[in-house]
Amino acid sequence: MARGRFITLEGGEGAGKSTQARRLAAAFAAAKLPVLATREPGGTPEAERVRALLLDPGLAWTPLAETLLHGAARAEHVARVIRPALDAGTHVICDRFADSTLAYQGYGLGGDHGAIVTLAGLIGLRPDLTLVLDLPPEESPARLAARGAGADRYERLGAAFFARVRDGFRAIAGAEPARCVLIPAADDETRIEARILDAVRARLGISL
Ligand code: T5A
Repeated sequence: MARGRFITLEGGEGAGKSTQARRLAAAFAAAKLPVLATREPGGTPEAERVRALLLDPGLAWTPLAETLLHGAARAEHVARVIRPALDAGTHVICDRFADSTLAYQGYGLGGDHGAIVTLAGLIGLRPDLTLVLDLPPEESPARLAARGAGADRYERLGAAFFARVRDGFRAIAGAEPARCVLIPAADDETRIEARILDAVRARLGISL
């Protein structure tokens, strides 16, 4: 049985990752391909508990502790959900993964990039394809207002933080062009979906 392919969606707040992850999973299902859609931080009961700690606006973590919490949640998620699904031939679409840690805790919060890369190596799973949705940070507030939930701990961070996060994602995509595709996200949902489907077909050879 062929191993499933691991696809991640990355980008800043309100860039449309969840929306496009749903659309991509629906395209796999319509093509009768086995697919699992999941998200980070989270994806297992234990990792969802860590997610609640990370997003709680009443808590304040040091960058290293925050990085390790994301790593702990990811280690659970990879070992219990993502790797078994890939091994069983199921394609996995994940809303955020290790690039978010480098962009947010590294570029955004100034955490040690080397330590973050080492942690990613310990977890040891690299996406086959990463779709980086690139939204100018000034467009995020309207998107988040449209989504309608209250602001979590990250969404309360300032404009300078989100500018660094965006630069981080662009740097990651630029450094790994074989894995990453940068997709302008200030566009119509359907056009973004078409670009994503093109990237999956072209990069992974999957017929959708
Ligand atoms: N984090 C996460 C880290 O700091 N380090 C890490 O290692 C990891 C894994 C997670 C937070 O954790 C941080 C980053 C995050 O701050 P979250 O709630 O999962 O928290 O946050 P997001 O992943 O950013 O989720 P959002 O819902 O905020 O953004 P999405 O998923 O990018 O956007 P989406 O699809 O929900 O869309 C938002 C709104 O915009 C509309 C949608 O309908 C929705 O209302 N929309 C569009 N509107 C116009 N045009 C389009 N093209 C649109 N696409 C969607």
